[in-house]
Amino acid sequence: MPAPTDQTPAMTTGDLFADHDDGQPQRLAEAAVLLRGHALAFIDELLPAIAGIESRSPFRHMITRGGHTMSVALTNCGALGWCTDQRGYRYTPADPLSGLPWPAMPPAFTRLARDSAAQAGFPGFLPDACLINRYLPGARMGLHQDRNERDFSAPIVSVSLGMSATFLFGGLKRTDKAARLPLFHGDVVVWGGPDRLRHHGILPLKGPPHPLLGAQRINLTFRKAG
Ligand SMILES: O=C(O)CCC(=O)C(=O)O
Ligand SMILES: [Mn+2]
Repeated sequence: MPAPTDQTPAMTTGDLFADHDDGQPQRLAEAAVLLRGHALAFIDELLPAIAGIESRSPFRHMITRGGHTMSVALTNCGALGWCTDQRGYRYTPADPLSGLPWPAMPPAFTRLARDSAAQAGFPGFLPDACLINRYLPGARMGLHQDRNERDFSAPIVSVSLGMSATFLFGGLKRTDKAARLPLFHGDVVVWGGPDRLRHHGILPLKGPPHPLLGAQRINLTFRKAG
């Protein structure tokens, strides 16, 4: 068995989850897996759906509780959308820019999230929120936990599209050493159960533009928030 590397925290290897790229789920931790390229089968539906969401609820740079403008631009779809301003982080049923409900979750999003979660050992996942992050070169997301959801029994399903990025996958404590994992167009990471509150983030985006999406990375983060 190969030894764990700094890209594979708490890696356990076995027949089901190998730490090489053979299309099999790659185990990152006890209940965290990387599904390489898993979103590619959905790409023809995902990109027009994102364009439709963006036309109703455009990407915008929100302000954190600490008063900083996020380098990542975001929008949402689904019954609930994640928002931040100087009052803090929360989920809202309406887009604060328009006052209208967030765009509905496209069926292909729900299928991709459900299918990815099931492959990772979380059958029956039904997200009610999809946060859509857009990174331009230089944009980043610092180490954080996803903890604004009502209960943590559902996993997080995170889809990468466009430019490659370096994902930081840390521990339950902020100070735990974070592994660095390259994520490519179509990759899906799922974490839940005992790993649901692991810290994670994205290093400043750099590198060549993506052939299909150009000089940007889009991330879809599916949650059961309400
Ligand atoms: O862009 C990513 O891959 C991570 C996004 C994320 O962690 C978040 O939006 O909470
Ligand atoms: Mn997150």
